[in-house]
Amino acid sequence: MKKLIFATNNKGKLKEMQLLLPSIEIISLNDINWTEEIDEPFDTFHENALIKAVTIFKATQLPVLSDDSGLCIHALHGAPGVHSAYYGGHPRADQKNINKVLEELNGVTQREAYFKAVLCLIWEDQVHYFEGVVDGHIADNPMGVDGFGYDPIFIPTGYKESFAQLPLAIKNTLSHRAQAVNKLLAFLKS
Ligand code: ITT
Repeated sequence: MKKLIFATNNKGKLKEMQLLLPSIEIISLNDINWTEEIDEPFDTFHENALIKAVTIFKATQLPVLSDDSGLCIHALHGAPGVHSAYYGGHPRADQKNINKVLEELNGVTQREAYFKAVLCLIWEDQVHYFEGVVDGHIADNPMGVDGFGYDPIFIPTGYKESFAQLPLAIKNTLSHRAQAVNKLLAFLKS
């Protein structure tokens, strides 16, 4: 596979995916002049990933990859989960999402969490899913300015720094998205 449309409006995901898949030309929604938001009404990462990929596949008939992902916090029974993007309300803002999580975890010592990503690939009229998870915990305060989303408050297991403090080259060896992409690459090689 030489070219792949990555069906995301999230610039952070796009940047990571371009670095994770250097051998494939990643075409963004911007590149195909797609400006509409795609509704994600479902309760599972798989269903939301599928609707994003199918919507773009129907419009282009080209190979499409989508990513539905989120932060799952054990003490919050898996929230924000599939609602990660709009957890702090509309219009969406990373800072509002982070503030809401920190408020809900105020005084909570059990701060274990994980990021999950489900990639959906539509290729040669078949649908394939690839999942990745990274464990960690939620920091007491935001740390670092890089990355996107909840990166400033997520500390991956084995590290003291948040994803927003670690270089992207490190995040891209550990992250939920990186692990899912590794499975995608193994599939493409097989
Ligand atoms: P698209 O649907 O257009 O791909 P989105 O941002 O709306 O973009 P999701 O619905 O999958 O994507 O929401 C995922 C949210 O989870 C995202 O907005 C972040 O808040 C959070 N998230 C996912 N991966 C993350 C990561 O690597 N670092 C920080 N936050 C992440």
